[in-house]
Amino acid sequence: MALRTAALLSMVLFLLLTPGALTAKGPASPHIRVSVENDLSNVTPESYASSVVEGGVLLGALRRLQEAQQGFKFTVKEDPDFGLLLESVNGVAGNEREQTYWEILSENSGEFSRLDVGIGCYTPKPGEHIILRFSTWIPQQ
Ligand code: B12
Repeated sequence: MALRTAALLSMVLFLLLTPGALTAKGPASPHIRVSVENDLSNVTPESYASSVVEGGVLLGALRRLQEAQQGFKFTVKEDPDFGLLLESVNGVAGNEREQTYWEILSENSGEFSRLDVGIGCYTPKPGEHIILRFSTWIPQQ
């Protein structure tokens, strides 16, 4: 009986003292890096740390970053075919007339690759470096 009470007490203590033990949902959250760059102005690039749940999409990491970091905010626009378009970052929005948009890239050892899906579908890998780059697009002929 005394042994059971002691075991129960240590379990309660563990739950109370372990940060996140009572609130954490699902698997651990691997970290990713998110950089914000602007090709069209001299704004200094910013770099932030965020996390994504295993198998989670980039949207989740950006939302978590927005909640934690005062200097980071973004908006999205829903497209009926391709899901969520990253519309603005830190108050700067893509513009149809000016042919500007937020390009999304992944950087690995200095190599940049363009994501082949939007933020609502892309699942970042642990440690991945995501770049949100304000850029221009050239209309297709
Ligand atoms: C032109 C184009 C763009 C232009 C659109 C500007 C414009 N006003 O024309 C720009 C350069 C902005 C663009 C951006 C991107 N694009 Co794009 N784009 C296309 C393309 C070649 C043609 C679209 C089009 O004009 N359709 C004709 C018009 C009449 O139809 P529409 O429905 O009005 O078209 C709109 C949507 O397509 C939307 N759109 C374009 N790209 C994307 C991407 C996402 C994720 C969303 C939600 C919406 C969206 O913008 C168009 C104009 O409003 C398609 C390929 C295709 N075959 O559809 C790829 C395509 C739609 N794009 C794609 C991708 C991946 C992207 C990017 C994520 C690339 C990146 N890594 O940065 C970004 C979006 C980033 C963000 N901010 O969220 C993929 C989407 C795949 C998917 N399943 O998610 C496609 C299918 C190309 C491909 N096969 O890889 N794109």
